[in-house]
Amino acid sequence: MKTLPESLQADFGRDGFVMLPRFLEPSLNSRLRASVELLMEDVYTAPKKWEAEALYQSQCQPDQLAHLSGDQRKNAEAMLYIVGRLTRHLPDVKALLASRSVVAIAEAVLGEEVRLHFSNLTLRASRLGCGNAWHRDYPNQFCCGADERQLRLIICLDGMAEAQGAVRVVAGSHHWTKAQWATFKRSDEAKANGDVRTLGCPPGTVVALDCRTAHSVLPNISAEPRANIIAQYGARSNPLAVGDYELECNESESE
Ligand SMILES: O=C(O)CCC(=O)C(=O)O
Repeated sequence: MKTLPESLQADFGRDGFVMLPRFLEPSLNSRLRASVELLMEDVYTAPKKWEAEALYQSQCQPDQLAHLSGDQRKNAEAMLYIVGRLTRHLPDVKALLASRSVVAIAEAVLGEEVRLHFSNLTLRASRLGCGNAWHRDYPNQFCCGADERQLRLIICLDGMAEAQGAVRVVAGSHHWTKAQWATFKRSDEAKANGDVRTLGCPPGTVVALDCRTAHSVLPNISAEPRANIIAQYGARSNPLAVGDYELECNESESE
């Protein structure tokens, strides 16, 4: 894995996100992609076994599939969307998310030791992958620290082309007040005030995202699927107020 750029903290502080293109070596990226593929096959083959972890696009908000019509939407609803608690199912993902190189990204931006809150696999199926409206990850009702000192790492195993369901961010929006965020959400996107960036990137890229950065996801209208590993880390001195740690403390120690 690559070393971190010296400008990481300054860039993250200014923009509320940082992209680390090809952070994962191609061989590691391919191994992880193959593990994820096997996991997906198992979920589709034995859905009962995965009931507690798997979320399908049928469980999305209606607006997430609004770009599709009739039969296409029906097909899209059957697609796997999220598989939760990934570190419990894939040892290579657990090793990755506890590795010094990856933990160092979270520590560099949060300025202290961190703990892994949760991980998941987020999928956008080829041609049928749903989008996401603009949102912020803090606060959230699923897994959230007492304060905002947490971030998400988005590990882009397939990369993200714009048509492949790329994440978009508003640079600098982590500094917005609640009122600025409310105004942005209310406004028609075309007229909204903000420096919107589409995070197109090659496979193996890691995106670090401040939990207050406004972001959305485009639907996947391309012929390529895309799989991201999402991991939320929080400062060790910011205990979870909502939800449970995915790993016990001694399990989540980095090597
Ligand atoms: O599709 C993705 O990878 C990003 C998902 C997302 O917006 C989130 O986890 O908050």
